[in-house]
Amino acid sequence: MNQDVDVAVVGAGFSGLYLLHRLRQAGLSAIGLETGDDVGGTWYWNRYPGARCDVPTTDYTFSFDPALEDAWTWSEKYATQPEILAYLRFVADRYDLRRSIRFATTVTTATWDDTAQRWQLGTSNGAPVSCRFYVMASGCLSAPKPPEIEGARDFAGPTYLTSRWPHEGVDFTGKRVAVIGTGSSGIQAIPLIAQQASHLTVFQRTPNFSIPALNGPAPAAAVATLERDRAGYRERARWSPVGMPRQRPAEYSWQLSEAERRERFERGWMSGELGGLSTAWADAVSDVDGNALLSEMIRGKIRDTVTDPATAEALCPQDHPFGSKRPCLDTGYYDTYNRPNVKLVDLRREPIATITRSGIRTAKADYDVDAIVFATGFDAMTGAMLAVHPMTGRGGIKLDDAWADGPKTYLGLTVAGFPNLFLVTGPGSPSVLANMAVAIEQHVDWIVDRITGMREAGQTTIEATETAQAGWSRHVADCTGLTLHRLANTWYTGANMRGKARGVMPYTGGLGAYRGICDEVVSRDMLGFRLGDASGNTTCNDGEVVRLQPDVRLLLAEMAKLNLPAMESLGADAARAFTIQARASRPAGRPVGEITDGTLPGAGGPLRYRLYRPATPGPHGVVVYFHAGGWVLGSHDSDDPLCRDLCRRSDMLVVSIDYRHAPEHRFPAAAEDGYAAVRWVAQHAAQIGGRPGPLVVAGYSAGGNVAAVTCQLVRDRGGAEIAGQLLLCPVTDHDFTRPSYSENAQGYHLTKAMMHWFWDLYCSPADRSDPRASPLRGELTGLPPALVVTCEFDPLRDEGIAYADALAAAGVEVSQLQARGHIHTSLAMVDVIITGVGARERMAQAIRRFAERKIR
Ligand code: NA7
Repeated sequence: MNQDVDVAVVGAGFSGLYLLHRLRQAGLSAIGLETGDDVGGTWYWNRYPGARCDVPTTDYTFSFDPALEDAWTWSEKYATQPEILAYLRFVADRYDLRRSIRFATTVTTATWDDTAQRWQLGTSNGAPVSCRFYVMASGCLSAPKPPEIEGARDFAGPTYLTSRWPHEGVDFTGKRVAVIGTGSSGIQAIPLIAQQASHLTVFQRTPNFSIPALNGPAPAAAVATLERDRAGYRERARWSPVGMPRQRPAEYSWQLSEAERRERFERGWMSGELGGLSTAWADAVSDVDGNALLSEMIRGKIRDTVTDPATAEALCPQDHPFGSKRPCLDTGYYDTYNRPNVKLVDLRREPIATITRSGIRTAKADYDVDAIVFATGFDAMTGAMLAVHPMTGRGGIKLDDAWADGPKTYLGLTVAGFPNLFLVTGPGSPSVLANMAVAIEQHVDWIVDRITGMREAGQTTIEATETAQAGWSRHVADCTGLTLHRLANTWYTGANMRGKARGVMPYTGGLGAYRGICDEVVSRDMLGFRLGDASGNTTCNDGEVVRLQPDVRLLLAEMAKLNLPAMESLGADAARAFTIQARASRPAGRPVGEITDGTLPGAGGPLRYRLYRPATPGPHGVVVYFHAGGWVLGSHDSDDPLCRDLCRRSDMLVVSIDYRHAPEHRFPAAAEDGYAAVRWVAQHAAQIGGRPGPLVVAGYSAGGNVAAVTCQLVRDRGGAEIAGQLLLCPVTDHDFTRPSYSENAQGYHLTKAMMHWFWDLYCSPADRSDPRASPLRGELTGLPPALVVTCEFDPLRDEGIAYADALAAAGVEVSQLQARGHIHTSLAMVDVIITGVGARERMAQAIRRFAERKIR
């Protein structure tokens, strides 16, 4: 006989317990299926010495019921495993959840029955289960990774897995112990095992960054902040990037002096929180350079603590940026290596050959021990979902096959081909990169709200579409560009498991942003889901929920809140004042070798220019750059961060020109100034410290128009040699009927109305077909090689593409970069739109290549 329920839940940890509570509250019948003998999930199994959570107790706790918060007081800043387990037992009892859980029960098969529209589950204990909805609340770090070391079974003494620790504990007194693995589990266990064992040998493959936990009572200030306004605090946590309300710094590393950085680092180090260091400066975990400064300071702490220099050096992580691999919080970890009974074996120098009857043999020596502890981690994120059972979805598709090249989900919550299956904190959701307690509550609420919503609408099935899932995978991958996670081999990427597909699995775009996206899916008529009823009728609003790059999306959301006036409503002077004021709040560009200002003769009088010189010895190739601003706004210093970035990345001298602006100077003033400036720079390249010879011309937006026109004028009139042209989102034509103008007419910073205004101020309709205004209408043969960069959500996208296509058709060597998910202003927003880095790097490479080819 089947046990029939509305919902079956796998796992009785934080997720499973809250799910059962909410499902019951919603009047749904539910069963929990749990392999362990008790509640607790990963906190039931991970009982190794020193096991603690690395999120403070002020944050790592359920928040769904204020009365529960009143009823429970955590005793320390970071809760121990026994206390967390006691808490989860308390929760289970308080809400009477145990009666809905079948313990000591593993799901052996799960099969979607399309006719019955139900999941049929086989179990290792008790009756099979038939359920309408099947929810995997099986945890991200719950399936142990096999040790994968030869000879592991030959060892004569006891072996222990930190993730399957004996309930009665282990006494290592008088024993020689080996610990293999220095992730969080090893780093927490090692100091305590060292205190007990007669001798401890630690086998380390990869050193990890660890900072002192400074455990003790929860800090009074943190508790006071929470208790002052608990509801407000919890709400802020829900919308924060990591599920904890914390201040984020505005200053970038290069804006701080060395002393200021040191001061911030020491404060972060003594904060006793993982976030203390990652928020030391704005680019601490998002930029390789900003991170390198931080990582080196941590290595300094390790060298200061560990007395044996060789051991200290072996403990210093060198192969990954801080934060790209989960950093650890420890209590006396590095000090432990100063004990006479502790030895570190660096497996990078002497890899393990085999485990023998008496111990561990490396490439250099035999280490005899009485016990081995494997702190070797987990088959994270997907392990528990795939290992529990064969799961078969619609049409016989197996989850293992669907995920053979890495997990694919929609929102990390659902999988195409697997109707009525929900994953709690699945791959593709913030999960392990956020405070799990908050991430779990958000998922559980979303899942239960969908199930109850479907009940009210008379719907019986829900399934993600392939389109939505593929779009989500792209968005998840885009988000990884915001972090440095891709630069480390970790369990985040599957790299810790032999044969596992590689790719950053958690969603790195932040929990608050993610919550907003999940809500948006619902408000857009369940975008990307196919919903069906018992009669087989389906509805589907198909699509991708996020097509913008993640940081562009956040920026636009922030700007929308500011309710800024439409630029074209201001008049030229006020618009100029407004843009100057707006620029003051952007991050200053990074340092270059030297910045100097000067003047050069334009077509109608002197023009100011700003020169960016690389820090490397010259002479450098020269780029003449024309700024953006619709021929109306901006000046030689208005694209400062982009010019610095081009200068640094290309190692070329960038000369940014303050060409004349409309409406004071209408067409063709800007174009003629462009030509005059390029001629002057060509003639004076050596004088300004550049390499004489062919120049590169670059421009952005209206500056792209000036650059393109200048190349045509130089071809026709002579006066300079141009090695190549970089056109970033250029204005190339006065035609407003191309699709990108209507698709992106508003909402993406540069609007159609603004472009109308710019054109009106610059050029009368009668002149607009002149190639000096619309270079697309000019003769295009014989022009220098070009890189044309366009952005997907830009009114100017299609005319940029049209120009590139027309250049190619005219025999010009041209490459295109179509920046997906970006807006007109994205790529110039250096250090704000981090996802533009790849495009900026390509632009710099292109101009460098243009210049170098001409030298050869
Ligand atoms: P981790 O962080 O995956 O650490 C496992 C450690 O075991 C790590 O140092 C591994 O080295 C090492 N390891 C794994 N397999 C081997 C073999 N075959 N030989 C030698 N060393 C090996 O797991 P944890 O349990 O410590 O922590 C998991 C998360 O739980 C943690 O991040 C917190 O979020 C809580 P490697 O780095 O792969 O070279």
